[in-house]
Amino acid sequence: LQRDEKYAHVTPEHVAFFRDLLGAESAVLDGVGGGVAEADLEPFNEDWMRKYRGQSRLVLRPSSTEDVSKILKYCNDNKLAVVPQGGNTGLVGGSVPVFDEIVISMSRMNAIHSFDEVSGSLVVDAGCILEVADHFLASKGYIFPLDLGAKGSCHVGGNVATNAGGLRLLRYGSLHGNVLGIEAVLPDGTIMNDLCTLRKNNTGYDLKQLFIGGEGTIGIITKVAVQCHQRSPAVNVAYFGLESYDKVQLAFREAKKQLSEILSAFELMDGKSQRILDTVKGDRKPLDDDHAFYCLVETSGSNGEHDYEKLEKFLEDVMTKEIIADGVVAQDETQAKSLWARREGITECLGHWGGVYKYDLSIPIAELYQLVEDVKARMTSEGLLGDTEDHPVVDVVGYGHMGDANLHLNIPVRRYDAAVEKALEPYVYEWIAERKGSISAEHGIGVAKKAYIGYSKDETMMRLMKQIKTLYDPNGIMNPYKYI
Ligand code: FAD
Ligand code: 2HG
Ligand code: ZN
Repeated sequence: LQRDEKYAHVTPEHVAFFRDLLGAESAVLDGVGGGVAEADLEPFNEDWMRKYRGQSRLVLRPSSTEDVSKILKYCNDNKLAVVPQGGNTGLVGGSVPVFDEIVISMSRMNAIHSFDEVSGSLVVDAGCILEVADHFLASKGYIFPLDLGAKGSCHVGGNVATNAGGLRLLRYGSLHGNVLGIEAVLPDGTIMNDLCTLRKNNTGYDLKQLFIGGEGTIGIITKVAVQCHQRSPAVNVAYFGLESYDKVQLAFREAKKQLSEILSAFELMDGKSQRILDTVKGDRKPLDDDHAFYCLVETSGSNGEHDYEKLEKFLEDVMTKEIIADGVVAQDETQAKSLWARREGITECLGHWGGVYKYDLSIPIAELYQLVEDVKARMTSEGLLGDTEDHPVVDVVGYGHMGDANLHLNIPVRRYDAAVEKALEPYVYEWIAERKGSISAEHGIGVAKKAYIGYSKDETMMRLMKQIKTLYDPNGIMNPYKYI
């Protein structure tokens, strides 16, 4: 991949314009005129996995929609390429520059604007941190319809731009349904005000949907209106071990049947993911014996006693039927949190050996775990997997949002290795395409999956997407070199 010379290089004159526009010293991190050291720019140039790294010399931190509009208009007029950046927790390399694109960080636009306690509609700036929004809502008795492991750093705007799925999708559905309105700035500086706060609005094309999951390729989201829900006063969490994937499917069926309206999460973790967590974190294991699979079930309802009883009865039933081998129900909030950490902490621990190959896949549920077995067999037969230093692959791990048929296939490695890559790609994508799955369930495409989008979108779909891109961003300044 080469830098596209249609884009201008950032000059001290450009920087002077941005300084004049944004005023505050901290709003412009300038490595062009030598104002800041390279190390200060590094957090904006490098992604969360430390896998993708750009060479931007300029970071802009606007504090209003008007600022964003003036920045983009100037960049568009001067053919300066930009990368919108939220919390920089994305997992496909989409949030960092590839070459010298200007980073537009949304971190200073972090206000909570309004909340309607009757309807539950919340309006926040794009740079509001997800956990901040959720804590605010908790104080009002409400809950944000999205939760994920990176909640302490990711932005609501970044969540919307990636159409993040996360841990509550089973209960509340996707952001395509929960986002009521968006204010965004187009590359030419036009402010698109579609910040509707109502649930119903059938007045032509629903243009805001293009920004949900658009990964910053057609404009910058500046404000978001979200439909939030009543927070359940009674939340219970159970964690259990099972001996086969067939049993995991049976347990999921039973959970839906028996817990019905109070079921709020059903997450899957294989035994390897839990053993990795034990190795890296060394926390006390919730269950004594090792199992091939583990599930985390959460219920959210309005009657604590009744819900707890229902969950216990469910556990008893699936234990009697020998669907699950062992299980535990959290006795208090601290224990519930530590059980959730067995699921949310996996991603972080996987980086322990050096690198990780990540695949975020939608697969018909019956075959979901087969991919992990097949990849493991492939790695073994190619001599790539083993306990010793001369094997690049540490293990092949699977976990994910079982309730949404979303597998996270992870291959932790001691070092990135061309032979491993060759054994994985396109093999994994072909496997997915054969089963009509999706090569990206919730993380997006970014740069990581760019070459493989054809496995999930045909030529007609790609042509239509490109037409939309050209319509919104004719100069191609928004997040170039990524999926479109
Ligand atoms: P960034 O990483 O900064 O950006 C992501 C993309 O959005 C980039 O293409 C960027 O250009 C664009 N973007 C950011 N802000 C804007 C904006 N205001 N306007 C336009 N474009 C913008 N994802 C899930 O779906 N489910 C999970 O359960 C989940 N768990 C995670 C757990 C961990 C520990 C980590 C590290 C990540 C996880 N993710 C998960 C990945 C997920 O995509 C992000 O955490 C989150 O949605 C990205 O938000 P962000 O603010 O960090 O965006
Ligand atoms: C999760 O569900 C995240 O924990 C991250 O989507 C998944 O690291 C991964 O592969
Ligand atoms: Zn996930």
